[in-house]
Amino acid sequence: MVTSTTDPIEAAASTSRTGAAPAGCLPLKLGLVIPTLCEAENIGGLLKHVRAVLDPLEIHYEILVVDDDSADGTGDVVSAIALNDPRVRLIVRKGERGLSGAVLDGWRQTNADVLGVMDADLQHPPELLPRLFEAVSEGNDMAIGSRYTPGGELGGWNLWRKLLSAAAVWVTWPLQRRRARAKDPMSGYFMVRRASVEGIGFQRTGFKLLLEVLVRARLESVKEVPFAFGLRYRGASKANFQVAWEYARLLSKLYAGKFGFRRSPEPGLRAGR
Ligand SMILES: Nc1nc2c(ncn2[C@@H]2O[C@H](COP(=O)(O)OP(=O)(O)O)[C@@H](O)[C@H]2O)c(=O)[nH]1
Ligand SMILES: [Mg+2]
Repeated sequence: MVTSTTDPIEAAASTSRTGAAPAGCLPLKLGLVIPTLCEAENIGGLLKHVRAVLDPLEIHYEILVVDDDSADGTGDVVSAIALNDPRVRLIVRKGERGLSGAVLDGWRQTNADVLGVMDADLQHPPELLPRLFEAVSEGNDMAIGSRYTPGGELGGWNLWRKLLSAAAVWVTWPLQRRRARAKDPMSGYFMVRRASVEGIGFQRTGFKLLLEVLVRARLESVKEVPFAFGLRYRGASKANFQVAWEYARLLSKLYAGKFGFRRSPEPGLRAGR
């Protein structure tokens, strides 16, 4: 649940509530969510980098940092930036954890037409953002930063990690639909049209929101854009056994949904503002 926002952020929210794109801009607005859990050392640099990449596009955008009340001062770093840039908003969730839920809560707080997500630790190069946005602007329902399309790279992973990742992708193959198939359904770097996901309930726990979007959203066309997965800049990964368990739970739910009769109980995504 979204529990608090600071005044400047609320002010920013009300200015973008109209949803009107300024003259001269492309008509689609981008709402980019960056989920954070103890990313104080990374988030300042990332926000600077992201704004430097998005500004020349002259599009209407906002960046929503969804922080789970990090104890390392992540929120303070973002608040200071948001004071000077109304396109940066901080959403603090108290007493909650979960990457997918943080992304969904961020998407709920924006009226953007294109909903995006990227990690805070600089493993996702901001230079890819224009190509992802362009792919959706051109008419695709979704654009994915992909490590498995030609030109993409897994970074410094060892063989064991690469094999595990390949297996995790392989088990999604029967679930994926022909029209909306992706080689990298495990990516955490993507953009999707709001209209494709609105009203659909997604699992709030775990890291693999993209897979569920691919399987359950209203998608006619998906474009994968290759990128080289970087190394985490500072701090430690939050992936753990619980995350692997949540992936197994998601898979079983999606398999049951596709080949059985279970329906998802999660409440659907709605436009927040
Ligand atoms: N809000 C929020 N963000 C999270 C949570 N878990 C991870 N993140 C963020 O999600 C992104 C990816 O997490 P990371 O630990 O780098 O995962 P890895 O790349 O799979 O090792 C980072 O920006 C994290 O700060 C969480 O429970 N809540
Ligand atoms: Mg990471």
